[in-house]
Amino acid sequence: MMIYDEFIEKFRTLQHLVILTGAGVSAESGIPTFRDALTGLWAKHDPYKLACAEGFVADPALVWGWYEWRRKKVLRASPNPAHITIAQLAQRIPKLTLITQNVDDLHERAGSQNVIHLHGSMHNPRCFKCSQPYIYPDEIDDDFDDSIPEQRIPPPRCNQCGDVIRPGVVWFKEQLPALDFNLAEVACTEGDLLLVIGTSGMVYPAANLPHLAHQAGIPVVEINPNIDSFNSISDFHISGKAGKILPLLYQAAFEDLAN
Ligand code: BV8
Ligand code: ZN
Repeated sequence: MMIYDEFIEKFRTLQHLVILTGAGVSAESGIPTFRDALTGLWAKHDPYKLACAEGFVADPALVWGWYEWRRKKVLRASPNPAHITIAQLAQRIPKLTLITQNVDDLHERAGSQNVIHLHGSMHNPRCFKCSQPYIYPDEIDDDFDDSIPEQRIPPPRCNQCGDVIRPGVVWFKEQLPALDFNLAEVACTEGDLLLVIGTSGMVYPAANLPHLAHQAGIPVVEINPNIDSFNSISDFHISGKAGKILPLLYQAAFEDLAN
């Protein structure tokens, strides 16, 4: 079991830090998570109706409207101190592999590069049939009311084949992008420490990654206000909000050193 000082010392001398993030890292940007009671997206919607191809085929306007509601919320949101600190860590640690389950672009907007998106991105829609990428028109219709996630918006049409455009995310029962997942697996067997931030660890195969790291003898440290499902394998659990914990961690590891 690792104690805090040991953790800070190890953090300071890392050569390769691997970070796995979930919806919790965007929570302090005002983006609802999936499973937090009441505020979570799934509190209001059945994920298997909205985050799967069958749901989209059954009601394209409802699903597209739901993703548009989420996308507009992200466009109006800003990266929070968790995203910003993760981007800063990449300047301090020789190698940082950032793996996210999130489909927003807040890590990139905070300055992180080469982000591994295991579940795709809501910012890269494509044709449901021919996969032709769809480019959003520039404007953000400012009268978009993001208080009602249920508004139905018929999806745009592909300018190549005329079929409907779908969100560029990985839905349930869809395969994860093989190359990205392989990069994530390799990092979780080669890194010096895996930091798991803001995920309930309920969605597979992403949730296998901390177990892979643990089996490879890599310390697993979790930042989450709740004791979530990696408790049995994490060497250290820091209970709290990522937007608060990460800046403190950065300061303890790199700034206090300078003073
Ligand atoms: C696959 C993209 C092979 C879309 C998502 C039966 C039939 C079919 C499949 C399965 C099955 N049983 C199991 C499966 C596999 C299935 C799965 O895992 N299901 C689960 C629900 C049991 N997985 C799949 O289907 C995957 N594909 O397996 O392909 C296959 C092929 C055919 C048939 C079978 C298998 C595809 C999975 C990807 C699904 N796409 N999203 C979209 O976003 O709409 S999943 C969705 O959940 C998001 O990507 C999200 O990232 C992910 C995980 O959720 P979290 O990020 O962890 O968020 P959550 O709300 O759960 O937790 C938030 C956490 O943050 C909490 O712990 C909270 O305490 C913490 N927190 C809150 N605030 C803060 C905080 N932490 C820090 N700071 C804070 N401030
Ligand atoms: Zn098409």
